[in-house]
Amino acid sequence: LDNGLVRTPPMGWMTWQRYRCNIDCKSDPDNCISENLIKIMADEMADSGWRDLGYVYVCIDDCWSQKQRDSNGRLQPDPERFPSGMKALADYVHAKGLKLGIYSDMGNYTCGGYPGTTLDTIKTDAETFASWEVDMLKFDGCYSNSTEKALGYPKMSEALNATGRPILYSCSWPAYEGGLPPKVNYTQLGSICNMWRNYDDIDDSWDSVLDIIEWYAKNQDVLQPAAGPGRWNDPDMLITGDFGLSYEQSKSQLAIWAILAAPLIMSNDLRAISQDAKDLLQNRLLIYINQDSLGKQGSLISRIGNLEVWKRELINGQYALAVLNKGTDGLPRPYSTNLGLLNVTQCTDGYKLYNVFEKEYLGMFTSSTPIIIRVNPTGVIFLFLRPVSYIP
Ligand code: A2G
Repeated sequence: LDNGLVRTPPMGWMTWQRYRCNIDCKSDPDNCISENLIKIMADEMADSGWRDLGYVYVCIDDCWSQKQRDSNGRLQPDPERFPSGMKALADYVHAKGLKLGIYSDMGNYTCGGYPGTTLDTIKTDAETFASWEVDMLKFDGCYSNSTEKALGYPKMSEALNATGRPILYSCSWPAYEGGLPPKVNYTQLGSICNMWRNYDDIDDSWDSVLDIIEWYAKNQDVLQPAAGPGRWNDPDMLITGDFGLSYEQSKSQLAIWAILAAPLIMSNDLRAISQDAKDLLQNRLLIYINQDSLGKQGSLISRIGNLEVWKRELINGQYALAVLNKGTDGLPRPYSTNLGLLNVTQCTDGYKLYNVFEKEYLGMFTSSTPIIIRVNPTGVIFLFLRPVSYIP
């Protein structure tokens, strides 16, 4: 969507994966969906380096609203959990140099059973969100049929545009239609949405991450050309810092998400995140790769048993390469290659290689210099390549 937003993939934080529909502020006041939680995360994002690295969207997912619209037919936040109201919360978030995201659903109800946005409330709801000075809308797709979605998603895009406020528009539409043509029209999506979910929700597990990676690999011929500045495929939230991934697995999710030019939207507890997880999520070179201005999604280029090589072309002849070991048999998997075999040969003087997670410069490599690595089980070696003759 050409609304001037997210020329590189959005970065931020979202409630859903970690906090779900926890509305129990009585017994779990620190973790329930509330203005308190959003303010705490906004403080963390501003104070602990996240914002300055680009993580600027703080997004409320499902379960924020009252079960009824107000007397003017407008959505309203739950008064006990959001006592100051959404406009005040947006003001708070903006004062921290951050942006606020909100959630609704094209349908009679949200997936969590709260009031949804129907065809006749789209305009009202877009105006309500704009009046609160919200910066992003995730528009889910429960409780509507395909015809309603086909009308509603473009209509919401127009309604948001008509408010005059730039609002990042995230569409869950393709995920409800199987994510593939002919049911999903990626040309149309790219013109009406800034990003879109096309596959299953992520859970806090390696199996879930692998499943998403496999789906993206299998369908990359369709997905890769759909992405570009202002229009991104969204393989769902980052779960680094939660319970389900090991250190190696966290690296793997991050490397593949960077290769895929995916939104980097964390869902974790920034108050209690481990130093390891924080270092991975705040890795500058990883963020540089993810945020590359060419905006070209990378892809799987070869697979040898459990070993996969992923490649992304970056601006000015740079590249990122991720070698992923999906194996679990215990032994770090040896892999030897060279840039010629990987088809990175444009710069005949060779490339400077960097190991992204080890933060290590590996030297200069021509097309025939051997690259010999070992990849830990369920882990990745993530490499950044810069032409020797690179001019920024
Ligand atoms: O509703 C759906 O399952 C969403 N999935 C998920 O991300 C979350 O928002 C949840 C809230 O009830 C999609 O948007 C595809």
